[in-house]
This record gives sequence, structure tokens and C-alpha cells, in this order.
Amino acid sequence: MTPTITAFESSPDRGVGLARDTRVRWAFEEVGQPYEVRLVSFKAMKEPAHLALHPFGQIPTYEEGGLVLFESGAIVLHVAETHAGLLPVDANARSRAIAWMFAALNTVEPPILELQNAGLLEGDMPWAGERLPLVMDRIRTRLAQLSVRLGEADWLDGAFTAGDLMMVHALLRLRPSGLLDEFPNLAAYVGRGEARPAYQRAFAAQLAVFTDKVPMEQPS
Ligand code: GTB
Repeated sequence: MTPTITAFESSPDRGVGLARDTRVRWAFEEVGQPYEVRLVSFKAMKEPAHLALHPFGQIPTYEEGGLVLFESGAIVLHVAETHAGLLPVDANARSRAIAWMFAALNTVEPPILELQNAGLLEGDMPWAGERLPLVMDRIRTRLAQLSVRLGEADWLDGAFTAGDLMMVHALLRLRPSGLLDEFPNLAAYVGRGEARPAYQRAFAAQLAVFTDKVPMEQPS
């Protein structure tokens, strides 16, 4: 049965791939699993039909047969566990890859989200100018540690895994800040992730949702 996920009907990022359906699309593309997408508006996300799928009224969700999932990490883990290609066969290596998924979601992504909040939601607060450098430094600390661990390797632990997928997608959000460029091996790591054909397909699919809605400029 083809799984269905939900995504923004109108993504605030204008299709640059930052919304979390992109990581789920990427996982599907990596394992060759076709999927369907149901687009939802901000209003519909808070209505009972969507809240029955996602208690917090967000995207993405996943439905297949009798299974409903929310949380991008849980969805990517489910895809990785039910298909070959995103988790190693060796039990220890598999557990390490899952640890990297958790690290991306619980240790690396939270300060990156704080940066977004500091800029977008709290930028007008009187204390915003003092908070921003603190948040930037918290991110720098994590990036420095991650950079040391990655070293000159292509991926975090051997071959590309779901751990890399989650980490690359979490790091992508940093690009406009310039912080990623302070760590050339991490910038190259993210570039390697984006260059994967599966990522390219996922990116194109989420971008099409945006561009299909925006009238193209007519040549004069
Ligand atoms: N922990 C959850 C997960 O990993 O699935 C978080 C899900 C989440 O934050 N979903 C967001 C959402 O539905 C979309 S991805 N927000 C609507 C709401 O809460 O009402 C987060 C996101 C939103 C916008 C941008 N952007 O514009 O750049 C990037 C990412």
C-alpha cells in the first residue's frame, strides 16, 4: 500500500526544502518507496480531522494501512526499518545510526530552532540583540564538536544512513546564518547530502508544490 504523508499547502519557506516533509520525502526516495502527499492549510492542521493524525496539529504525518505516525524522526525511522538502504544490517552499526538520528533531533537541531525563533519570533524584543549572540555560540559549540567527529569522513559512521539524512536536513537550516561555512567539513558534508539524487528528487517534489501555485512571470 502506498503511504500518504502530509505537507504544507503553502510552505512559509517558499519551497527551499526546510519544512520537515522534505526529510520524509528524502527517506522515501532513498529506499525507492513511492508515496502520496496530501497538502494541508494552516487552518486545516488545527481541525479535528488532522488533529486525529497529529496531536500537535503539524506536518508531516504518515498513513499507511492502519498505521498513523507523526514526528518526522519516527516516520523516517519507520521507513528505514521497513526498507533496505538507510540502516546498516549489522546490529551495532544500526544502533549507532539510530543514535545519530536522535543526536540530530535532540542535540543539534534544538539550538538551530532557537536561532530561527530568535530571528523570526523574538527579533523585536528589547533583549533580542543580547540573546542572538548567545544562541549563535550555542550552535557553534555543537558544530565544532560535530566537525571534530566527522573529520575528513564522508558520513558520520561509514556509509550514508538515516542518521546522516536527519543531520544534513537539520544543518541545512543554518545556511543563511553563515555558521555552516565556519566549519568547511560540515559545509561539504551538507553539500554531499544535497547532491544525492534522492535528495534532489525530494527537493524538486516539495518545490513543485510551491511553484505550481505561484503564477510564472510572463515574458514582456
Ligand atoms: N518535531 C516535529 C517533527 O519533527 O515532525 C516538528 C514538526 C513541525 O515543526 N512541523 C511544522 C508545522 O507543522 C512544519 S516544519 N508547523 C505548523 C504549526 O506548528 O502550526 C517546521 C518549519 C516550518 C517553517 C519553516 N520555514 O518556513 O522555513 C521551516 C520549518
